[in-house]
Amino acid sequence: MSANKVYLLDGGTLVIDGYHAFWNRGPGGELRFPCYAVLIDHPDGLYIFDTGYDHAHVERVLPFEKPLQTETQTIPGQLKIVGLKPADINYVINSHYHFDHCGGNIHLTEASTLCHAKELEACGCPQPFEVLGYSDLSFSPEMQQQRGSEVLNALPLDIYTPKFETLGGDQEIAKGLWLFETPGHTAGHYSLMVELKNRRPMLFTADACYSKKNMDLMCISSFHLDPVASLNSMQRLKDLAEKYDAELFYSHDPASYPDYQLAPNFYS
Ligand code: 5PN
Ligand code: ZN
Ligand code: ZN
Repeated sequence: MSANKVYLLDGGTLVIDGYHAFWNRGPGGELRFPCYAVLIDHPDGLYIFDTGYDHAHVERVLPFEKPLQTETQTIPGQLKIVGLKPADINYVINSHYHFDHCGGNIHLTEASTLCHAKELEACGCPQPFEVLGYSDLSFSPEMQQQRGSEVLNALPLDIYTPKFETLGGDQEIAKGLWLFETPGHTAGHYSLMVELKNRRPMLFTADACYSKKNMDLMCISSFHLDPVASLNSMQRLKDLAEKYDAELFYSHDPASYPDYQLAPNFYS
């Protein structure tokens, strides 16, 4: 059985410069974009793909990104509007461990945590230019301890002890739930495709492509481990969308976001 429902959980907005959104192209200037999590109601359990950012973390470590997030836009707040509580979630999948994709993990204390093996390895030993991106290690108290003084936020340890399951290669992790390797933005980046009964598959690019404009221009964002791999992954997403007749959902797209159905509405 494929997934029953997909909810997009709004997580507020951040600001980056246009030259970060469109590498070496711009135009420059403040660009405010949305962040969201994806909740999948599947016969095998409740899955969340990415968990947005933690407001307090961004205020402490990246205040220049001017986070706007209400109580309702937190993971507990969004789960509440669909009649769930954080402890109901069975699996968390992280596309990658940048702060704006894993900040809500800490609420999901009962879930098993899935990611690419290379991603977990990379954020334990980031390149110097990746340290800010990987600044929220609250998803792994163990990793936080290991990184020690490098960590920019010092949350108390032992808040929770997530169970990690690391993956490699393309994987159908449950019927109709596909993870596709899309490296470049980070070492172990995954995009997710969800098959549903009554509509085209949904292909969540995560940060392998911030927006439709990035795709149309074939222009990557400036946060990347490997720009050539990033561009190849963007092409891969295009090819996957065509092969499966999937609809692309971008991670940070102020232009497309108003057309997305947000929780409590859902796709089925
Ligand atoms: C939104 C945002 N801001 C900063 C960084 C970073 O340093 O790596 C990734 C990233 C972001 O997605
Ligand atoms: Zn990212
Ligand atoms: Zn992001």
